[in-house]
Amino acid sequence: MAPPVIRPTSPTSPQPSPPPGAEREGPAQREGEVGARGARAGRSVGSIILLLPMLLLAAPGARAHAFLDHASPAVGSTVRQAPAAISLWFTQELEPAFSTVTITDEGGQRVDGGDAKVDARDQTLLRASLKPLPPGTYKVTWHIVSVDTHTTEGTFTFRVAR
Ligand SMILES: [Cu+2]
Repeated sequence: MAPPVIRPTSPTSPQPSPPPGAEREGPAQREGEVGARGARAGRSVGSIILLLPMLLLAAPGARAHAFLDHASPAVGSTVRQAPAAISLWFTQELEPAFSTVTITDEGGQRVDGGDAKVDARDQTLLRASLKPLPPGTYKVTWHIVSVDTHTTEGTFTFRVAR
């Protein structure tokens, strides 16, 4: 059915010709089909082999770095009562000596108690007390080092309603 695949290279270079019987025999075509399936399977395996190093590279990063999991007050939330403290939970345990959070008001003034601390019992939890907060939007800036020594940082806001 399929014509013999002879790719033209240069007219002068002799093509390595397939064995004479290969194209004529019926069973050989079936073998060809099996061969094609085998080749497809081979390509899939090839893709997986190519993907594997990328997965191996990506996985430790995803696992190892500590990112903000959730916070109280929640990220982007509006609260009716001014919170007395802020709590941030991370996806990994933190290095207490190098992990901190600051909270500022709209004018850029610090409104946290300057006492940011990793919880002694839950080392994924970073807490700081807050001064009495009048209504407004507050910016939380965290900068942490996880136990794998990687640094991550981020900001979010929450609002105290009028
Ligand atoms: Cu990391």
